[in-house]
Amino acid sequence: MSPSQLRLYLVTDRGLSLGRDLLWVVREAVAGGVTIVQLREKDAGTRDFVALGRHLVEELRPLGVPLIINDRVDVALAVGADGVHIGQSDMPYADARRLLGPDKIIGLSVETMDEVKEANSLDVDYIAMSPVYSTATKTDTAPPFGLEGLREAAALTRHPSVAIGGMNRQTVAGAMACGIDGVAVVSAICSAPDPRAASSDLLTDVLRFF
Ligand code: TZP
Ligand code: MG
Repeated sequence: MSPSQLRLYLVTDRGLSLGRDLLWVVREAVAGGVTIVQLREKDAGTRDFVALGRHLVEELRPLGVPLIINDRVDVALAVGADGVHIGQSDMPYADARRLLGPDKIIGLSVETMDEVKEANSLDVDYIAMSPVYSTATKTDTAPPFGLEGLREAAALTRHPSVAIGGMNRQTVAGAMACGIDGVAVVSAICSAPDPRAASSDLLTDVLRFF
């Protein structure tokens, strides 16, 4: 994948979408300039997950915005998504790659410097440094990288990379200055009063670095 596809990465969270329809939030975010979308459904049943994924593939593909499925290789395959995002306790990279084939996008969350190094031996398409800051959105995380850690990780990795955790208009510039390719955002878009305007503002902040 091209690193330019990672500039503004929306990770969905229906619980943080203020009761609004998730599809509406995604549509607005894409209209505001989000460059890639990850469907993250921690509580949905498989049938609902598949239905939503299929719907999003139909909407996003004509717009050239890749759809990534969180955790679930089977769901990604079923709906013909562009790829999958796995964490350190999800399906191992090698198995995900074997199932998905050489052309699908596989992203990996890394939580320590050792995991950044280890990812250099894998043909993942991007890594997500997780988390940069601690965040109320996900509390079962490793200790945050902070900017110093993020800078070190960005220098160490051979892969395109995004930062996740506490990314918003106050923090994006500091993270981008560490040498990453983009930022991954949950609450600053899903919980924004105007997800389209929030996305557009965040993208402007990111693109200043290119
Ligand atoms: N993985 C690491 S932190 C995080 C995930 C999914 C949540 C980031 O949420 P927010 O609201 O953008 O801080
Ligand atoms: Mg996971």
